Amino acid sequence: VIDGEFVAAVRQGDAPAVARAITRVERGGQDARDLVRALFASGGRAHIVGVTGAPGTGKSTLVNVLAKDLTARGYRVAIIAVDPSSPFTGGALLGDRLRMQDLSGTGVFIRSMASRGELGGLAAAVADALVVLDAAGFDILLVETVGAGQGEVEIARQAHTTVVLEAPGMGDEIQAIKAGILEIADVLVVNKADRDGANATVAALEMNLSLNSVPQDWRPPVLKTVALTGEGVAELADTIGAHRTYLERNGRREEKEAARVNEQLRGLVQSALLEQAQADLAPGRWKAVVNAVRERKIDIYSAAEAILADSSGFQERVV
Ligand SMILES: Nc1nc2c(ncn2[C@@H]2O[C@H](COP(=O)(O)OP(=O)(O)OP(=O)(O)O)[C@@H](O)[C@H]2O)c(=O)[nH]1
Ligand SMILES: [Mg+2]
Repeated sequence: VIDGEFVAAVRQGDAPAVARAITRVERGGQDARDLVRALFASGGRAHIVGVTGAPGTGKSTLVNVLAKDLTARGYRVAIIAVDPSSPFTGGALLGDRLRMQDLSGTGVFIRSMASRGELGGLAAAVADALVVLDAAGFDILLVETVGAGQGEVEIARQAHTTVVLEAPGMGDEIQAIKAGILEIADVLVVNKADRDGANATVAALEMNLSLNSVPQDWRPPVLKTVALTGEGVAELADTIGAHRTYLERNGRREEKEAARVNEQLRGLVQSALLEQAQADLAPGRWKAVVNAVRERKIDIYSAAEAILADSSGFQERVV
């Protein structure tokens, strides 16, 4: 049951209500779905900016100063810091909280979200949290993720503008290339530009851009920042604005959103069908099929066909 007063408070951007709403979508389940349903129509205006990069590149520090810059420009800003490995990084989260304290009084809404189970669940929770913040009237949503793997890429894909961070002197190789996140970058930032090797890192990124085919109408700019002092942050904010304009003028925003909806819808339908298929099976059947494959009595494709046949009421038994 959805409390109309609560939904209204979220829509008005009431911070405690927004925080409670995110807790609710984080928990998932029917409550989360009902809330998203109630809020969904009120959204669609926020610009979502993903900030991703290897651990320690300065994402939180940069997001902080970027939020300040954008707030000074009159935007209402919300931050989601995604920490996929929360049980082991309590320190990092605490660090984020401390850093983010200096945003108090600025009206910037900050929330850390951690994964309780698989990353796919986290991506869905983040998607729902973005719906909440969008409906709450925030203009710009900054999402910090550690760019370390496929799950994080999935989260980053939800952004309109993806900023990928590098820092000099983190090994010869560019971290983002390893993680495969360079391909999703709309803007590249070499943070910690106060350190030696920043220009070499810029050159390496530029080289990589030339080698890879990038969309001809938007070549990801490579910027330098010093998040600690705020140097280069205004240029980053300008560039994000330019990318937003580019997306809107070329129909790319719609394309990106359609791709995102497509992906989410596929994921939801897939898991619903799987759940349905499993629910339709006789007790113990799934396990029996798994064991039959393990014992090499049947192959994996025949196993899948057997499960599908059972769940669609087609009683041909392969096993
Ligand atoms: N020298 C220098 N240090 C920086 C800069 N930006 C951030 N740092 C420092 O780098 C360290 C890591 O910064 P964070 O902002 O926590 O980095 P992060 O990418 O959010 O880290 P995780 O969330 O743990 O992946 C901190 O000690 C920062 O003070 C910078 O521009 N120059
Ligand atoms: Mg961080």
